[in-house]
Amino acid sequence: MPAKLIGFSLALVAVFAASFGVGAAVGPIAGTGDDSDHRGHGDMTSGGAREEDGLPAPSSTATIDGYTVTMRGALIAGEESDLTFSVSREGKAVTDLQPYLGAYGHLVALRVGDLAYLHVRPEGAPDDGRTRPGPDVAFRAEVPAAGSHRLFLDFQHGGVVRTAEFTVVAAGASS
Ligand SMILES: [Cu+2]
Repeated sequence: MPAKLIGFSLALVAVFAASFGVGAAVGPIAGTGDDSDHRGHGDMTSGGAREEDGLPAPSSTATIDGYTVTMRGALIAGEESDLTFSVSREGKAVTDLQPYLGAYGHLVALRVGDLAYLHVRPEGAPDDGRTRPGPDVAFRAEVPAAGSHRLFLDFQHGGVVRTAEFTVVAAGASS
């Protein structure tokens, strides 16, 4: 993962911790230095999760600067979950997202309680000839444990990078 993104992610952790009064240690970030396919540049440690007060209610919709981002899919502990985020602005689908650090979106998940960190790889890349620049940005995520997570999706449009924030509750394994 690029250094800039690591900085961004750590800033998110700091903001998250400050917002919710979380004092637990931050999980390790495993960077491979190879961001070309988004593999292996995030890690999530297991640990005891604690619910925190003041957490925004779970929602599949987030708004930021006039943009609405809607999430489809569900997090299930221990399973790969397809998550798709659809970006619109004033009711119109955004179809000209701009690549940012090699992808149309970057997704960071933090587990509430211990701030275990997961940087999720996107499905497809801007230069692969098949991935469209919105409105949908797709990810495949796997979280190891059930419980509340904060998701941060950053995307670039009109030359500005914005972050949509979600609270998502990961369900226990289905079988
Ligand atoms: Cu990324």
